Amino acid sequence: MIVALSGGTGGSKMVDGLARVVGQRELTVVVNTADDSDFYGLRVCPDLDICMYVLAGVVADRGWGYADDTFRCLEGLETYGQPAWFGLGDRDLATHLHRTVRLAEGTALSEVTDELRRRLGVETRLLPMTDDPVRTAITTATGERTFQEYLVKHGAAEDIERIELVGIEDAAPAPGVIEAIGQADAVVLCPSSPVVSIGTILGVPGVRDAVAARRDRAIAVSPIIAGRPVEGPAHRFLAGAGYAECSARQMAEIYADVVGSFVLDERDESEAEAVAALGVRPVLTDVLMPDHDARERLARTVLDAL
Ligand code: FO1
Repeated sequence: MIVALSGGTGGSKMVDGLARVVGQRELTVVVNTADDSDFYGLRVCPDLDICMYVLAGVVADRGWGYADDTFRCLEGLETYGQPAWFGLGDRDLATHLHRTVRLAEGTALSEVTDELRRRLGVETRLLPMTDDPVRTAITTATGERTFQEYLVKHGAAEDIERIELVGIEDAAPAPGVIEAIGQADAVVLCPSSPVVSIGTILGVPGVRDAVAARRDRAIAVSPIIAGRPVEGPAHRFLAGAGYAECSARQMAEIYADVVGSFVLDERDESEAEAVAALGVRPVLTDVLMPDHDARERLARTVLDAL
């Protein structure tokens, strides 16, 4: 069994590649839930849904939401003066409605997630990092924002002064998370943000130690090439969390206690020596995943490296 730790858009491509190589049943994904938000009383779990839609083969080309979705409900809500900056499509809304109904009935998020993915024909186990509420709060010069407000409403345009993971100290890993990591043949840290995606998963009490105990079977993939994030504002999150550099070497340093190997892009070959100096084995390859073939190729490289 392979276990992947993943955020949303970037991580889900690696998840897709791994599933294609080992088969969906041989993969378990532990997913960040600190980006979750409530809209119109509905619980939206973007990273879980992105991974689920990717594995179900229904994700839109933009990397989130359902392919060929329409936005009639959102248009209607806007007519009534509701905020409509978060693109919830009509088909996507069914996911959030079902989740919200089941949560209100007292069902745990991990259980609802399992129902959703099975109904969509996904054979990979998707585990939320926790069933407890953890939320990323971002402070900029103009105020405090939820993760989705910062990223989507304000377009990640502002520098970050502070990042707080509200509720993380009191969160427990969701059922199966620690066991899956403990029994995995390999633990893959996907190329998601080391601060607000993988960092939050590792921040759930017990998870970092569980991965560290498997360090020789754990490998991370760099989300940074030549000092720039492959996608998203990872540089702002790194700076906001107090890291001086946005580089592959910096990633390896953040993960040095939990992974024995680190995959970085060939364009960052000059950083390989500094990665090795951290006690982490560098693995050089092309980490870009523009299509399914590239995802599969990178997944093979990652698994072969172990
Ligand atoms: N990202 C956007 O940039 N704009 C959106 O309107 C948007 C809507 C959305 C709806 C459902 C969903 O599951 C994800 C959505 N995302 C949207 C992606 C999401 O904001 C982020 O990519 C993740 O939270 C980061 O991993």
